[in-house]
Amino acid sequence: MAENADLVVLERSEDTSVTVHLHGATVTSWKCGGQEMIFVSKQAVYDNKKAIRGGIPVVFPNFGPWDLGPQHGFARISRWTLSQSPTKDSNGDVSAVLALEDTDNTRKMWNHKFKVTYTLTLKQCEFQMDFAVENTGPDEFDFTCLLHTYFHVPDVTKTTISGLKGLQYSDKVRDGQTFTEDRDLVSLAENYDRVYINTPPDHTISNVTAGKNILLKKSNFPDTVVWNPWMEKAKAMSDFGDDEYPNMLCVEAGYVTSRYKLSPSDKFEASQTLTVTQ
Ligand code: TA6
Repeated sequence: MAENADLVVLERSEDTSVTVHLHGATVTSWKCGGQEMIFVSKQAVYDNKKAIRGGIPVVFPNFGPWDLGPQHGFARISRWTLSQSPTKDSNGDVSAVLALEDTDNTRKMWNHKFKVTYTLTLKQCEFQMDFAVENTGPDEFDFTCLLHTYFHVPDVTKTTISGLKGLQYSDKVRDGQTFTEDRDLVSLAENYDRVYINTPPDHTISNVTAGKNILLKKSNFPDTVVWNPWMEKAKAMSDFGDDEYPNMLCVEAGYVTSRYKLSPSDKFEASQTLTVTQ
């Protein structure tokens, strides 16, 4: 593949790799055992302006609609820097570090100084994302953040998500009303757009690529968003194929139902680890 200045590849072995696009620090591929675990739309736009449709967009400093700037904040449409190139350790695991700091452009929208550090670590069947926000300015600020993970699935109606029973969720498909989940395993066959509140550290997502399961472990991301646009919303997105909704499911670890307050010189740290099981 021709060298591409926009892409950083973490290659652990011939069949285990991660590719991340410097636009938005968007992971666009995670291959485990030669199988692609991440969904990216065939109609995704790579113009270094629009958010990449799929992969793992980084949502910061705001999840959802934002009065001060673009939906889901500016991080996913900003150019990140590679502060540590892919490095292999003695176990053969590969890590890389990307960073985003405030610019004139970000300060025009959100007048705060910050540094986001995003550390990617690829192991045999495990991919860890460590997300940190430092307040490098003189004043306190607050934010919400989320890793907007698009999983590839053979058939979304046969995929389930564990760990949501008994939890409250805000349902954007039903005017943001709050409901309580009563299922041990959540599955869907329609447009879902739910923010589950105070979710447990672990979710198992079943029937992803090649019928595998993925264990999603999270730390300091207390909420979990579940999204599939389904047919009508899929048709309304120009960068998403009309026939692609059956093959993707977003299960998104985030800190979104309250705003995190960060004092000067303090640091927010959160992480998500994805492990392919059976
Ligand atoms: O995470 C779910 C969500 O907030 C949905 O409401 C939907 O808007 C999705 O994100 C995609 O948002 P985008 O701005 O990427 O089109």
